[in-house]
Amino acid sequence: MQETAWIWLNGELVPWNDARVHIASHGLHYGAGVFEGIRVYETEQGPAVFRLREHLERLEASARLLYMGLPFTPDQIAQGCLELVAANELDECYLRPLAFYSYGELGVHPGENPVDVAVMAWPWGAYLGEAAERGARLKISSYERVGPNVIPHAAKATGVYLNSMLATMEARRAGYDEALLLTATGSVADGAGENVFAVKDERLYTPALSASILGGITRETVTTLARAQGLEVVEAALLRSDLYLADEVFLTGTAVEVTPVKSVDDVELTCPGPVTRTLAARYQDAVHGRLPAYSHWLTPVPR
Ligand code: PPE
Repeated sequence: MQETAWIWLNGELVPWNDARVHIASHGLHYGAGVFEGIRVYETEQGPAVFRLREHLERLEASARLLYMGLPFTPDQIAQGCLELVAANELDECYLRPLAFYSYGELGVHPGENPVDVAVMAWPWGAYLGEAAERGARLKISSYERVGPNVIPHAAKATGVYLNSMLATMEARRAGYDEALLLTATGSVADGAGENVFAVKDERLYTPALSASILGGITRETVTTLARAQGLEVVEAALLRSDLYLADEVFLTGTAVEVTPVKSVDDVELTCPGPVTRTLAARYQDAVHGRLPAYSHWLTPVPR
């Protein structure tokens, strides 16, 4: 990764290489943390953070689901994000707020261990590399998406990502770009780090929140943009075969933005299809501040 000068750690800016934790930190042993991924984009008015408030509200909700009290409010973390982007003099970057049960006692119960909060900022290009251009080749994973009674999937929790890590490693080893996970009952859930949409007869379908998905902020953004274009968006239980028979499939996520899907389990799809292409362009317009109707989604970074 590309290092930057500063990291925001518990309310202070510290040099990148000094942002360290003790090896006995609870979160390191048990995956007991919550995090966010946010992008900052260049706009005509300078750098701006896309949907900052929504991301930090989700961070707080994730923490609540881990019985974790955050020592900073979403507003304070938002201020930290803005300060950090300015201090690092970044025009475009990815922001990674992270909160975790820290050093105190070990043992699964976190006891009275403090909660540490950090934010990192660094330039992060295309999440799936060249697949962003040619379209992603997906493989249905043999790993199930964690169910609601395993770990609440509404929490963007660090430990949950062992599920995603195994799925991506399996998919990459088999020569694919990304994994798509199903629920225990065989419905399409989400990608290892993305939500999924299928287009059929000019209508968009995406799994509902009850299908063990992370409630993606990009998913919500794209749904809003699609409806404004007169497209119907339906939350539905999708089977893998619905993806094989779709006119188009695409992924959404902060990191991946809107990425077309070239194939699912080697079943080739139109890529990029016309609906995907239109929505990907609208998304780029929104994040770069070219759609006045959605300027409230952007928080300018004070210089
Ligand atoms: N599902 C999962 C499992 C997921 O990890 C993400 C984000 C999404 C859906 C889309 O959520 P949203 O970003 O709010 O639209 N994945 C993050 C990357 C994970 C990683 O570090 O790798 C992201 O896009 O930032």
